[in-house]
Amino acid sequence: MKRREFITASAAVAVGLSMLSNESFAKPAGRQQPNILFIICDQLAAHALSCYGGPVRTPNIDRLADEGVRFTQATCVTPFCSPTRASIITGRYPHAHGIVLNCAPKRQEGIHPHDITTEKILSDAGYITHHYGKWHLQGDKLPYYPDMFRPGFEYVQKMQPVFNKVRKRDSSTYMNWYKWPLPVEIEPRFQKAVDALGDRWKGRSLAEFITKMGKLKLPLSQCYDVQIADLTCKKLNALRFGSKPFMITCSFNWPHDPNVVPSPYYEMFDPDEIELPANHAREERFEKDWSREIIRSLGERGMREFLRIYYGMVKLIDDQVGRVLSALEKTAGMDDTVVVFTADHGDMMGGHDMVWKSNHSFYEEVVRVPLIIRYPKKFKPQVSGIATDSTDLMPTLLELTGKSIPPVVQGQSLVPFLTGQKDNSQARQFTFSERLRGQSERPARSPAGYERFVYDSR
Ligand SMILES: [Ca+2]
Repeated sequence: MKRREFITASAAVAVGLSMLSNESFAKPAGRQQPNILFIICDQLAAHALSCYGGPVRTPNIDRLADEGVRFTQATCVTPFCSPTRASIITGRYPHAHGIVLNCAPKRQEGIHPHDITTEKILSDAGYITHHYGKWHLQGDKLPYYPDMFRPGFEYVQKMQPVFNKVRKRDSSTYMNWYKWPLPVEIEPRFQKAVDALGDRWKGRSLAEFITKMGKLKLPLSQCYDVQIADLTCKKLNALRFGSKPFMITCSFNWPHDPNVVPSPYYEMFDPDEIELPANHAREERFEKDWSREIIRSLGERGMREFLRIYYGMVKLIDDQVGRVLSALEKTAGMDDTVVVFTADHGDMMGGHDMVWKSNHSFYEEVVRVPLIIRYPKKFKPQVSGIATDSTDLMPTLLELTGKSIPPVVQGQSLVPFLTGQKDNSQARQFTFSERLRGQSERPARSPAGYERFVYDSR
């Protein structure tokens, strides 16, 4: 999908913006310039984490929550990857920034070098900017991301010798997850549930990601998310004596599929002890979605295996967050840095007898996301119930760094609500999610209730 089809409507505003010089966003003299460490996970449901009352004990993420602001009503602008990620860095909704599908060659263009993003503004104003990990917004030649480490490119290249061995040694058993051939050991009881499927899923494109869930037989050091944490720690260390402020994004791929996790995380949760969600309410219109079909076909055994792996992945991420925070403490200093922890969207995690996010619903489980901001110089530790979504992150970070918020930004800065300058009643009362493929839908959600309406965005 060409982005210009969507961007035309806002062309007049965009032209106005492009007339502003870089200096328009330059830092005011003498204003404090905090660093930013932006940690984002893929498909992490808020209700997995212990600080949100979830089943996985996550002491490192909980520490951020205890020392920062934990948002209880943060939502994503759409429950899948690229559009939400674009909203996070542009402060605009998918219908405005034009990335409405997951980016792929010939299907959906991604971020262009001239697009106004948080990092572009900060880089132009003298910040050092880096992005490590999942990106999913194409835009390979962005000057403000000089050393990306993307799952389908740099990681695959680095892992080629290992992956070549896997292809030979485990030729019939590895999980073929996009360009990653992953050696997996499948638990016998789960294998029985898979065998019972027979040929039912044969030839279907995503079937292997489900039928080969299990223990990943790779050392931790070779896992993508561990390498992302390595790179982040290394860069934090390298910048320790620098005079310029930085923004580093540490973007984990898990707990999104591949649904595999290595030892010791695979063994951390006994699948038979896991408490299954109480909500089994199902709607006929979602019965054919993968999210539902996975559990419909593989039953309780499939759900238990999915959840034990999902929880293990969350635990692994929490440990990586701990490593990154420890590196930050030793280098830039925690209190001079705005630390954000969030996710692009959630996961059904068994609710409505579904897993994953690949469905057409806007259920709470996929729309609500964890959001924590730690910056003790400005924000006292607190729990905030303000209505906030993906578009608010850019204006919030720009205000904290003393930059002007471009007029095309649709989100609101959360800063005045967190410092007490404004009361929550002055904030917007609704957040929005939208899907712009097939029948366009745009449900609005308020912390107090929920309403859905359909609109035609084109
Ligand atoms: Ca995602």
